[in-house]
Amino acid sequence: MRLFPLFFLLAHHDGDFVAGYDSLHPRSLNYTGPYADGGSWTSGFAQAKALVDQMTIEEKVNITTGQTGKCVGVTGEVPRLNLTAFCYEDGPVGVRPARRVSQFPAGITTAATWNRKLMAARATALGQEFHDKGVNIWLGPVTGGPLGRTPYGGRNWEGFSPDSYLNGVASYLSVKYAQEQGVLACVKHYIGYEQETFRNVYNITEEYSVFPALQQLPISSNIDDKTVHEVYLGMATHSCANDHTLNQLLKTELRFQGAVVSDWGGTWDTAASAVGGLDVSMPGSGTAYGGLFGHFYGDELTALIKNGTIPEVRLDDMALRTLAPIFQYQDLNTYPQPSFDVSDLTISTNNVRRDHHIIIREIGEESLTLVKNNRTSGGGLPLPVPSSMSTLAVIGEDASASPYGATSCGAHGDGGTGCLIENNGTMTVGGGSGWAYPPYTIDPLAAINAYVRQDGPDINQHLENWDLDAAALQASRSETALVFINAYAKEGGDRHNLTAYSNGDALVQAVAAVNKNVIVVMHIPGPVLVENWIDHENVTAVVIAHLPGQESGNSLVPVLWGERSPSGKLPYTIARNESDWPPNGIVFDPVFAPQSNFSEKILVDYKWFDANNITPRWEFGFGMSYTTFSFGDLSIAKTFRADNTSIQPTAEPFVRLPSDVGSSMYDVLYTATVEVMNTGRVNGAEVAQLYISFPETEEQPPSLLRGFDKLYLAPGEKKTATFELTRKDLSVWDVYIQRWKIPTGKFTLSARASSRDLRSVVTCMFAD
Ligand SMILES: *[C@@H]1O[C@H](CO)[C@@H](O)[C@H](O)[C@H]1NC(C)=O
Ligand SMILES: *[C@@H]1O[C@H](CO)[C@@H](O)[C@H](O)[C@H]1NC(C)=O
Ligand SMILES: *[C@@H]1O[C@H](CO)[C@@H](O)[C@H](O)[C@H]1NC(C)=O
Ligand SMILES: *[C@@H]1O[C@H](CO)[C@@H](O)[C@H](O)[C@H]1NC(C)=O
Ligand SMILES: *[C@@H]1O[C@H](CO)[C@@H](O)[C@H](O)[C@H]1NC(C)=O
Ligand SMILES: *[C@@H]1O[C@H](CO)[C@@H](O)[C@H](O)[C@H]1NC(C)=O
Ligand SMILES: *[C@@H]1O[C@H](CO)[C@@H](O)[C@H](O)[C@H]1NC(C)=O
Ligand SMILES: *[C@@H]1O[C@H](CO)[C@@H](O)[C@H](O)[C@H]1NC(C)=O
Ligand SMILES: *[C@@H]1O[C@H](CO)[C@@H](O)[C@H](O)[C@H]1NC(C)=O
Ligand SMILES: *[C@@H]1O[C@H](CO)[C@@H](O)[C@H](O)[C@H]1NC(C)=O
Ligand SMILES: *[C@@H]1O[C@H](CO)[C@@H](O)[C@H](O)[C@H]1NC(C)=O
Ligand SMILES: CC(=O)N[C@H]1CO[C@H](CO)[C@@H](O)[C@@H]1O
Repeated sequence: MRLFPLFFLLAHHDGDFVAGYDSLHPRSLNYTGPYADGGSWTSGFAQAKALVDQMTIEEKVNITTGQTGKCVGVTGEVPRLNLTAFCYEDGPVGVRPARRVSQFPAGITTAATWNRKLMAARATALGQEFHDKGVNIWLGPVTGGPLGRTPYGGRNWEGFSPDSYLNGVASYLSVKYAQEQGVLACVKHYIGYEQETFRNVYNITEEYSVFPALQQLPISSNIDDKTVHEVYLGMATHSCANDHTLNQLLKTELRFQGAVVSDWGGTWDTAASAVGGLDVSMPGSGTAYGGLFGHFYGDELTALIKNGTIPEVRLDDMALRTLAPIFQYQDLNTYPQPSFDVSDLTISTNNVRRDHHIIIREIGEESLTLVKNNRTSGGGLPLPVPSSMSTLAVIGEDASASPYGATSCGAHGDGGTGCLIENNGTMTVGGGSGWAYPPYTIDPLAAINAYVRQDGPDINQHLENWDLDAAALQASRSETALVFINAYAKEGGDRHNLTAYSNGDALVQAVAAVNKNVIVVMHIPGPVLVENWIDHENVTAVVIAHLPGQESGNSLVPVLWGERSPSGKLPYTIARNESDWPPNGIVFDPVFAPQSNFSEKILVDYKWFDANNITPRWEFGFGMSYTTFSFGDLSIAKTFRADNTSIQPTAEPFVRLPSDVGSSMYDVLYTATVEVMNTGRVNGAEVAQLYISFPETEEQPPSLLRGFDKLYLAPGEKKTATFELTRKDLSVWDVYIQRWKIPTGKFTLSARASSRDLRSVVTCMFAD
């Protein structure tokens, strides 16, 4: 897990620890946190210091306070010192709301590739688009707030995976590669932001509200210390005035040198936030968003500094944390100014898409996760060459593009009542601030039509989900039927159930009643229950296509017809019943101070299923190929390599063993390897996964992911999967001594093809 190269961090206002609302009514205005020293950003910090030294209080306050402008968030400028405003812009799948940009695959889709190169390439492309649009701070990636502790979370799809390791790798690569393009990443949301319901307090009424605005506290996430360290910290919400999470965990333990930015609506109190560790308040001033989010920082912060309530050194710290990373990564003389205006989509703006459609298509393809394939009666996937097929049914509204244009449903893609784009076409990403306008959408039907046009099958389409007789009629006249179903999720509300949307289950069943070769494709934001039809004899194959972005159909076709083998693996668990997931997922209690106890503790996702012996429908890490793979023996060797990948060193305390060398939690201590061979007849890729089981004395799940390596293999070819294990990978958080430690005793390491498909095992001791 390598978690902290981030420069900016978005804090949401619900992450309280072991309850308690000190954030609303601070007990003390004494600042207990550290002051930034820039860490490894020496030049950026020096430049920032030189400028901040010349600034007046008003000027320093200006750059820590949001104002109205062309971007989703804009800080004030300092004309006297030639400092222009900084542009903060959504979101995780593209520049939003702006046009002439790409719509990238969702985080969850990217994680399903288990391909580090694609994770990095997506971040590079996103970084280029944000840079070229003149955005200084990218409000992305979503790195663990939410992490996805409950499958109902409305925003889980924006992030990568509920597994901290897979999430950590994807988050690290996303921040690193986006920042190489100059734009600063603002990872979000810090910390414990795992439900949408009751997320806001400040003057906002949402679909779930039970009290008028300003009359209910937002949800409190109550998480124990071990779980915070081992699962959530480093992922990084409303904790905008939380001394423990911001000043202690983030700024002291992780030595975070960047600025903590409030989520829009996350600030409730200027003084409490200033001492609590918040560096930039968004949207800041009262004029932005019509005052909906209140008026924080700005003049009030100036007054608090002037009358001595908040020490000026803390204001300096806010300004330094804002400016140091900007100077380190951006040359403000050449950095582009915003070329768009969020308040007017029709203005002329530059096209920044380059050839990013290539990487978008590739991620879509490599994320395709084949979870059922029954070839017994000659059906299933891949489909026969088009020339040998006579008829193919393409069924479901999710197979084709929305009849309405991309802008018809507003800047969040959800358009409110009466305009649900998700009910009107193929699902490419979810809604909310994590959405982005697609420049075009290659829907599945368009790509299929193009593929078969020369000598392929006649296409019998039915593109809505409610007239089941009409759908069945098309299916009954076809050799094979592709049924496209989906589910929707968005910011501002959680999922109410895990069933397919828009009559999806009934559609599959109606088609399967009349066609012997039904292949189901699902565009989904997370788990969907499939028990109503998964064992149906006529459902021969199921492909999870996640949320693929603008190139949806182009990603799918090569895999449907076997030009490429599917190689995605599930980045989360799909259960057979809602009750199989941990209880207390989303708290809906209509009370003044709703509490969410994270009572499953570290047993998130597959760890819960493993620990409680619950058989899922499809486990974390599962996905099939058109070929087969065998694994050799797993071996492990001591191989010290000092950490050379961290962008900023952390100060995480750990127990040093007598023979221990190195000084970072991220030093590589061991390397495990396993040979993987393609034993089938076609090219394919296997994601070899390394799981670790801690000594039995530790309170840990049966096994945890600690490495993965995706290998591309021709038939008969062998390659070695390599897994580097850092000190952190082998450590647990000891709550008594408040340190990480490598436990004594016997560890079991295993190479697996999924979290439950064990292929090769070794045991070893790490601590002396
Ligand atoms: C702030 O700290 C000072 C000295 O450390 C102490 O005397 C004072 O009581 C503290 N103020 C509050 C409000 O806790
Ligand atoms: C603060 O920013 C605003 C708008 O960006 C600007 O008009 C104003 O002059 C700035 N104030 C100071 C003190 O620089
Ligand atoms: C601001 O820019 C102007 C024009 O480029 C220049 O003359 C002036 O020296 C600059 N001021 C500072 C403080 O950099
Ligand atoms: C709440 O928001 C409305 C605008 O939607 C604004 O008129 C009102 O003043 C706000 N109330 C508070 C207490 O901020
Ligand atoms: C300082 O200013 C703030 C903001 O105007 C005000 O609420 C507070 O009462 C003042 N405190 C003192 C000690 O004057
Ligand atoms: C595959 O389909 C055949 C019928 O074609 C059925 O008998 C068999 O049980 C199925 N196998 C699985 C694993 O679903
Ligand atoms: C599931 O939730 C969606 C969205 O709230 C709703 O439209 C649908 O009717 C629900 N389905 C079931 C089976 O309750
Ligand atoms: C499977 O499809 C065949 C052919 O249309 C149909 O006769 C049969 O009843 C279907 N099976 C089920 C269980 O619906
Ligand atoms: C799901 O679990 C609930 C509660 O245990 C049970 O009542 C229900 O029958 C289960 N549903 C299925 C499809 O197994
Ligand atoms: C959450 O935990 C607290 C402290 O253990 C307990 O008092 C409370 O009842 C729990 N709330 C829920 C909803 O489980
Ligand atoms: C870290 O060191 C290893 C071994 O010396 C080297 O192969 C690798 O490229 C280095 N990585 C970086 C990011 O410098
Ligand atoms: C053509 C079509 O399917 N239109 C639907 C778009 O979504 C709205 C809201 O769900 C439906 O009412 C329309 O029927």
